[in-house]
Amino acid sequence: MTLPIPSEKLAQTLKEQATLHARQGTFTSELLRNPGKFGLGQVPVALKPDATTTSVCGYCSTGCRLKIHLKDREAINLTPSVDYPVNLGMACPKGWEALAVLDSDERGTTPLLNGKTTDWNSALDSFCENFKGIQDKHGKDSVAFISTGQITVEDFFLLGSFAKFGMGIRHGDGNTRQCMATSVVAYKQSFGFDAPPYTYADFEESDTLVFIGANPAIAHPIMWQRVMRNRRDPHIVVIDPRCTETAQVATQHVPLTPKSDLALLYGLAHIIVRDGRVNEDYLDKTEGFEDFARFLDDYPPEKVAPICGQSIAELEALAHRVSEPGKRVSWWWTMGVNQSYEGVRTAQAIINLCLMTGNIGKPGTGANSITGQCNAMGSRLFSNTTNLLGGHDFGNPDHRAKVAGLLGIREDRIQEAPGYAYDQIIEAIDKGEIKGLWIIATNPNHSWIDQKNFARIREKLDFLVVQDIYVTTETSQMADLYLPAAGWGEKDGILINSERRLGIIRQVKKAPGQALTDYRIIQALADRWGGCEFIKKWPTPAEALTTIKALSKGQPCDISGIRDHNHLEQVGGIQWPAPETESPSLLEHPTERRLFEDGKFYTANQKAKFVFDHPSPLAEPTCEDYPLILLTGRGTSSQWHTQTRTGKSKILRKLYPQECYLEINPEDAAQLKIEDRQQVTISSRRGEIKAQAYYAPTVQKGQVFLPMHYKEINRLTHASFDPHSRQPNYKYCAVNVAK
Ligand SMILES: Nc1nc2c(c(=O)[nH]1)N[C@H]1C(S)=C(S)[C@@H](COP(=O)(O)OP(=O)(O)OC[C@H]3O[C@@H](n4cnc5c(=O)[nH]c(N)nc54)[C@H](O)[C@@H]3O)O[C@H]1N2
Ligand SMILES: Nc1nc2c(c(=O)[nH]1)N[C@H]1C(S)=C(S)[C@@H](COP(=O)(O)OP(=O)(O)OC[C@H]3O[C@@H](n4cnc5c(=O)[nH]c(N)nc54)[C@H](O)[C@@H]3O)O[C@H]1N2
Ligand code: SF4
Ligand SMILES: [Mo]
Repeated sequence: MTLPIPSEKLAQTLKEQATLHARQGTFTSELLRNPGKFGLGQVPVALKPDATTTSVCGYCSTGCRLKIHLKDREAINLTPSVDYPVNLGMACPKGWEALAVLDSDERGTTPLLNGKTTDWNSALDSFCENFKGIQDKHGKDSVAFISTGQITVEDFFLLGSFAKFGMGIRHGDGNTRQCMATSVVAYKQSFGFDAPPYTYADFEESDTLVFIGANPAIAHPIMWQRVMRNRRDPHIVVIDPRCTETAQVATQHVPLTPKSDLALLYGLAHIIVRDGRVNEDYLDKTEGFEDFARFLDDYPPEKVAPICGQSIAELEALAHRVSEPGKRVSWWWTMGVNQSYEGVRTAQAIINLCLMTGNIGKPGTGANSITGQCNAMGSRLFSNTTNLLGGHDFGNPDHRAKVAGLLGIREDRIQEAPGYAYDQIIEAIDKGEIKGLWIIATNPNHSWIDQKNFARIREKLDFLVVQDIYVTTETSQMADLYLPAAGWGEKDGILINSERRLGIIRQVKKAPGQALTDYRIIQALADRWGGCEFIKKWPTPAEALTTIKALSKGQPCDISGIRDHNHLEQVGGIQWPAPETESPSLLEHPTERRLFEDGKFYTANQKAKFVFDHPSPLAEPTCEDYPLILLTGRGTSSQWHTQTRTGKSKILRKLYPQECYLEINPEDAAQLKIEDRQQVTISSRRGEIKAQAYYAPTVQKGQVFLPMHYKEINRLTHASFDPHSRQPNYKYCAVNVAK
């Protein structure tokens, strides 16, 4: 197979990279002679032929490190690293199977134009001609992009730079909107920066851990293993409407009424104030407590208890539990909080509890949002979507000047406000304002809320580009132009995990056919687009890292002390902040660090803020026609999201049901005359689906649960959003179930 070299620039890049590797004394000459053999621009990593290397797992945000065993520079197997401060020798089934899913005949091996095989040259032309054509006709803002939390920091940086400053796109967002937007806004408003404060050591150092809207035994199994290593005989509370796998092994389960979290948290705060259990000393480091205390008058336990389905005594005991003087209390939340029409205020109600009890900045404490995808944190800081590169603000002229200077672009190329959020992009397509869409590493035709609407608006797009590793995803199949990407294991770069640790992934396999890394694809597109001279400063991810470091300098997420990829590998990952002024003891050894140990926050006056609002009404309450509450979430630790990856592993496939199933309380089922394992129809105002009923006493009466991994489930969900973060409310809508 010969491969067309799409441009001079890429050939040049290739040569530069080869020289780089040559300098490192590694094999390169064959690549120069025969680039096609390796997939364009995909050089084997600088490795000894039969050694091992390491790579951080590319699924969840835990960020376990895997030791990759090589033969002739290609991965043949992997085992979890024992010497990494994150996973300490453990991995979940997805990690163990990470290599297997790459070998699949569903991988994209050539670009496809209108479903037909084409070469890269034509693909690049098509991208540029179509998107430029749309922009000429309807204005620059008529093309948008939607990305992900699952590509590297360097990929994000290049994508965000090219799309916004090269193509002049204003509206770009990521699937992190479906996932982390609530935490981002909550932290920014309360702490002054999007800064999850913890380190995983805090799992082991708490006396009381509260998991609210989180099911780590399934969704973050290795974090959960860290909890199991806690030697302080901890009290573990799980606040979840379902008696989840996590709740079943916790000390205490609080089966609250869905979406009553905000009332519950205010009720706890009320009791803490009423009973004089506030940590007065810590209030000096905060702002707005008096107003908050007055606001709490409205939330006595008598009022709150019936709202959240708990007794007054239970509320009082829980309030005392989380405010015990001298005890270390940590709060951990995930999607049960974030995916809500009032997620931001709920997250802040957790933050408020930690501030008023002084449970922050000390071992075993914290208001801790667990992230979802392997590089959700990288997307939050370096994707140029909600934040300007490096956690800067689009609205701040100084920030714009700094970023423009470092990128070598004119300042007026940087927009003065962030663009549309995901749902606003969808709405703008519906209204005919956006006509071209570029989707990278996400599968919205399965995962987006109210999926039918997504499929419908597809018809309104003049041109859809999908860049994915598989050609068969629900979204790839809709594309006018499909671009085949290399995946985890086929490229180098940085991922940032939940505790802010930067780790690296390594290329240990060749990508199939003509698939290219996302980095190379973006470079090639920029080159063909024209007017993107500035992109040439970053021929490889290594050069991009230099600029990324410079961008981060002086920011809370400063990583200027990181030398290069090898530094990260040697030290065992590094958590931000890691400024170059940091002491060598912290930069040269594996460390576990938490934020706010000095009681100073990132706000202008360095104080953390109490932010609060009254709860708002449910977006779609149950009614006579749709009497049941539908909850959705993760089903098993062997399934990842829309299953494009985990569905390819023969082993993983044996570990979960193949067809969609509905968890229903046996009493509800009996009333509806539904038998265990019987086929049922679930309907909402948006549509109906079929699933196998599964008797689950773990689900409360009046509620049902569907795992998100089956393609049909978002036909039911209700498109409502948090007003501050615009995160979708995936975890509550009204449905009916029938035989
Ligand atoms: N195996 C596996 N692991 C994953 C993923 C995966 O797809 N598969 N995805 C990753 C990603 S991107 C993410 S974001 C995380 C998600 O991780 P989690 O958030 O832990 O997982 P979910 O199951 O989505 O939701 C957690 C819980 O929220 C509960 N919940 C629903 N409504 C409410 C409510 O009103 N209040 C409260 N308190 N709880 C409620 C649900 O019952 C559910 O048990 O997992 C990550 N890890
Ligand atoms: N009902 C309901 N819906 C939900 C949720 C829920 O709890 N309930 N959770 C939401 C959450 S938290 C999330 S994060 C989303 C996840 O939703 P998605 O992002 O749509 O899910 P994934 O299956 O992870 O899709 C990632 C895509 O990227 C591709 N890919 C993987 N690696 C690479 C790469 O290196 N390069 C490229 N170009 N492509 C790659 C994969 O093949 C896959 O098609 O789902 C959301 N949807
Ligand atoms: S817990 Fe997450 S990071 Fe660790 S092996 Fe499993 S999927 Fe990978
Ligand atoms: Mo997520």
